[in-house]
Amino acid sequence: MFLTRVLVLLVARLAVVSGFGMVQPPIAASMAASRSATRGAATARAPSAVRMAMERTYIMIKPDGVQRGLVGEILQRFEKRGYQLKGLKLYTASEELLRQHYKDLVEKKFFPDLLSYMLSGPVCCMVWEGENAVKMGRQMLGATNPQESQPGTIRGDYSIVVGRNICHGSDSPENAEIEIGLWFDEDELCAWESHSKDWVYE
Ligand code: RTP
Ligand code: MG
Repeated sequence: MFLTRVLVLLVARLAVVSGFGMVQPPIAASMAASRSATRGAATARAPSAVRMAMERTYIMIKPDGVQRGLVGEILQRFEKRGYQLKGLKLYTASEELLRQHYKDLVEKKFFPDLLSYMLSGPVCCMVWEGENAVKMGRQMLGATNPQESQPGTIRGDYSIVVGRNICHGSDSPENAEIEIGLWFDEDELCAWESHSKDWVYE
């Protein structure tokens, strides 16, 4: 009898130490999910403790970026990071569209220069989707003034002055949706599922 009780206690103790029967913490749960995904099992994705919002952002390569042959480089940075391309086109903007896009800046002293810069050639319009895409997109672009952009950012690597800073990125999820609506018709955007999604997200 005594021996049985000792055995039962020992088994219970072992179960606690090995974590058997305990609720897994989120990291362990998601690692387990990722391991079973590796094995090809159809496992539901574990929720991440730090899951951010899925967002779309409007990224635009300005006329200097197009002229300087930087379209491929910039596309590649977003693709390689794991963001999903939802819309893409080369487009010559009208003054009216630019006045809407930059409506908060029309009173600025530099606006006429900004307008002629943006009208000087085609721009490349893109919609990228992913977690926290707006903030991360702005980080990838770098500070507005390339003199303050960190090396490794697009502006920090490829530009020198604010009036030729190569790219635009939405500054909030709300503005991103407004800008996507301004630059794209609904049927120009593609709904598709990326085969990499389980390799980019936990
Ligand atoms: P963007 O909209 O192009 O992503 O740039 P941003 O949010 O970082 O900066 P924003 O204040 O919205 O300015 C829009 C664009 O205007 C030109 N700019 N020129 N000469 C100047 O002082 C000046 N300040 C801004 C830049 O092309 C800037 O990206
Ligand atoms: Mg802006």
